[in-house]
Formats: sequence, C-alpha cells, structure tokens
Amino acid sequence: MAELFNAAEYLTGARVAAGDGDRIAVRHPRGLLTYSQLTDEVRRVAGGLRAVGVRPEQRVLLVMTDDVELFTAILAAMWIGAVAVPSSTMLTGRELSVLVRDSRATALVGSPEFADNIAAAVAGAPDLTRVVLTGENALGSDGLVDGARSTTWDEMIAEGSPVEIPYRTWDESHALWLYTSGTTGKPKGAMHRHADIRSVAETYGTQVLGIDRDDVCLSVAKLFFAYGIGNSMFFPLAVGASVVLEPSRPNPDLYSRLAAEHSATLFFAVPSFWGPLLAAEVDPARFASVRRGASAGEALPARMFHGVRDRYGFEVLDGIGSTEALHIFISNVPGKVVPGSSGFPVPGYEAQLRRSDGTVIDGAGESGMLYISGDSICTGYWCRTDVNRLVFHGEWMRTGDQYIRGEDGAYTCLGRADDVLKVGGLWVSPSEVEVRLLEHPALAEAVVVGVPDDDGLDKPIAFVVPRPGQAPDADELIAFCRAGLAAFKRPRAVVTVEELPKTATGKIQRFRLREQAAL
Ligand code: 3SK
Repeated sequence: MAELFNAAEYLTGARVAAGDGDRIAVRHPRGLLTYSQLTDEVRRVAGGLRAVGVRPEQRVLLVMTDDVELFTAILAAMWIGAVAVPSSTMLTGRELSVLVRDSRATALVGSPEFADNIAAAVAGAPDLTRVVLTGENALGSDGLVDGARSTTWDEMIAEGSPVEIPYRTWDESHALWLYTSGTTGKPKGAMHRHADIRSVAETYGTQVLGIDRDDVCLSVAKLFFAYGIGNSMFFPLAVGASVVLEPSRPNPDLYSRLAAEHSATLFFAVPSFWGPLLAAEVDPARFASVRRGASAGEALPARMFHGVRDRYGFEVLDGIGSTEALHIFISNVPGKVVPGSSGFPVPGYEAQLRRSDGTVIDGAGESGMLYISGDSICTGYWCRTDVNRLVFHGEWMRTGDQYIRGEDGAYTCLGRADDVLKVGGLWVSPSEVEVRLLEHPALAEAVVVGVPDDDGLDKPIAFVVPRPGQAPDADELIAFCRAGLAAFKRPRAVVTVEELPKTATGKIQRFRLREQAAL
C-alpha cells in the first residue's frame, strides 16, 4: 500500500523540522545556504515552476551545471510532484533533442552556456511549453523559442509565489528520471520513485559510507549522473551534512584545492580521476581533512587503491552501481577493503551470478552474469518495453556485468558481458589485461578491446596513456603482459594515445576504440 512521502521534503523541510535549520547544507561558488535557506529557495523555485505551467507527474528537463539553481530545481520539481530529469551537459543539440522528445518534458531549464544546444534541441518539440535560462535570455528575442515561451530564471520565480507545502506524492510516485545509454545505444529513461531516494540514503549512504551530519561531501561526478546526485544531494541532505557544488569540469588541481578550501571529509571520484590525481602528484596536505573516498563507474585498479592510501592516507571504497539501481549496490566497506574487487553486497541488496543457461552459481571461483535485487531499482525504462523485458525479471535486474565471487565473498568485475573476448577459443577478460598493464610504471591508463583480425577473429589490442614524461615501448609492454599473464591474453598490438574517449560520466567508450583500431 503506497504511503504519502515526498523526497524533496525529506531532504529539506524535514531537516529543518528536525532542528538542522541553521546548519550549512550547500557550499557553492558564491556562498553558503543553510537548511532553512535551502528549503525557502526550493519553495520559491517550486512556485516558479508551477507558474510556468508545470503540473504533477510532468517532466522538467534540466540542462545545467552543478550550482544552486540545478540543485534547487531538482528538489523543486519533486516538491510539486513533477519529475526532475537532469541531463548530461555534454550532449550535442541533436542528442539533447532525443531526450526532450522522449521525456515529453513540458519545461526545460538550462544554464546559458548551453543555449545553442538547447535552441537546437527544442525545435519542433510539441510538448514543451517553457524554456527557462538561468542567466540572460539568450534564446528567441521575441520571447519564443520554436513555439515554447522562453523566460529567465528570475522572471520564472517572479511569476509565482512560494509553494509552502509539498505536493502529496506517494513513495511510489515518480520523482526522478535519469537517462542512460551505457557506452553506446539509444538513451533510455530509468524511472525512479520518491522511495528510491530514501532507500539509497539509508542503505549505501549511512550503512556503507557511514556519512554523518558533520561530513562535507565533494564529488567529481556531477549531479546529472546517478552516482553524482547520490553523493552530492541524497546522502548529505538525508543526514544534515553539507555538500560542495562546483560548476566547472573536474581536474585534480581544482578538486584538490576545493577539498582543502572546504575541509571536505568524503571525496567521491572515478578511476579516470584517481589515475591522473596520482600521476599529478598533488600535495597530500590538500586532502588532510578527507576521512574516506569512494569510487565507482569502473573497477578501481588495486594500484590506485594503494596509491591513494599511501600518498593521501585515506581508503577508497570501490563499488559498483548503476543508473537503474540509482546508486551503489556492491561495495567495499571501511577497514575491510579487498583491493581490485568491488566488495560485498550493500545491506538491502542481494546479488546473484548466473550461468548463460540461467542457473545460479552457488560457489566461489566461477564467473557469471551479475543480477541484483534491491528496493531502489527503477520501475523500468520509460516507453521501452523491449529492453525492459530483457533487463528486469521480477525483483531481479540483469546488470550486463560479468563477475566472479571469491572465497571471501568479494565480487570482482571481469568487464561488461559484451566486452569479454574469446581469443583462440579461450575467454579473455579485458579488465584482467588492463590490470596487468597498469602495473607497468610507465602507464597512467590502459584499455583493451577486441579487434577482428583478417580472419574475423577477435584479437586483444591495448590503448595506453603514458604517465607524464614516459614513452613506453609497445614490444616491452607486450612482453610485460606475457610475463604476468597467460600468453594468450597478451595484447597483440599496443597503441599509445594522449587520452581515451570517455562518456560524460567517465566511462571508456570502448566502441570508439574498436572503430579506431579497425581503420
Ligand atoms: O557506474 C557505477 O558504478 C554507478 C555507481 C553509482 C550510480 C550510478 C552508476 C552508473
């Protein structure tokens, strides 16, 4: 039986009612917001959204940098019972137009730096009635952009009056849609309920991270990414802690300075940040306040876990999550990290490994497809019955990741099921070869993909990014792999590149490397 519950109220007004009104909730580039100020701001933005015609259950697409406006717009949409749809800021106008049409958003709120893409994306979108920009109105001078009225953020807020009481959503009502396309394919909107937000805060947030009200969170992953919105909104606000918001793109220098400036205690990143951070040899003093790190997106090589612990003095808890599950469902735990593994099922989730015939693997040491169950799994993809039938099976979700469980119960990622290669009739896990390559002192990053040879048979090819000042020799790297792995797993060629193609969320676009290698 559904119960009344509004996640925006749970994260803001309920904190004020619990006595946290004067505590700092948000640290942003222009100052600070207490929980009372944040709640008032959410009420004002909620009034603006209502005034521009947003109604319960309608979608509000948000194309914005991480700042107070995005933060409050997400919460305000949920406050009035609408559905927040934060979008990647790295999409082209054409890619964005797919989201505008697929979500049937009635309003789009954007940061001015994306005005050109937004103008291209909203052309001919029949359901969109308002476009709101947070700066100057850089869109249609007549106040119209392809039929939708365009407004500035300030005008939108001035049009409405604060909505004091949140809409009577159920825990089952949709609160948040997050689009995912994985590393390739048509974007799919994973639909999350208000209950899912409380669920991830009360499982991974409190029981694994151990977040408490004195924590200051800093996340390299942005709010439009499931990993980022948990780190920067759900976990801190659920306990009265604070978050640092930064609109710029992350780099080790900027984020280590932010960590020092705000005395961050929880630092969230992805392997493609930890690697360059270690290579840049950033001053450890900048991380003096950090008590714990978290990593997701891709498996964290053991070398990086040890590097961060030895240089900066904190443990990085690697885990695996998904947009569909809203956050991390298998994670290492403090004091019991198994480096190189994703750890153990988070309380509240169950994991199963299944063989290709669907039978469940009970023992350790046999690899299989990872399935998970847990309360935060989305209700499905919006209007994608075909994929829903493949991915969601009763309470279980097929993750698409190939995993193995050790005797100690820790789960280790072998790569995406689709990435595993058959070379000369034998299975080769690209991540196993990548882990070996990363043990080489000259390398900062390494990715292995299967590329068909003249006979159409897959051969492993490595793409490597050297550490600054290093120029590794391809033959030496292949010999290095031979020395540490079964010979059939060695890359047959090594390509040195300056950087690897990545998605907005830092995942390697393996398909691009396969295309590049095939040329
Ligand atoms: O990629 C992951 O591991 C992840 C973690 C948390 C939330 C979302 C994702 C995709």
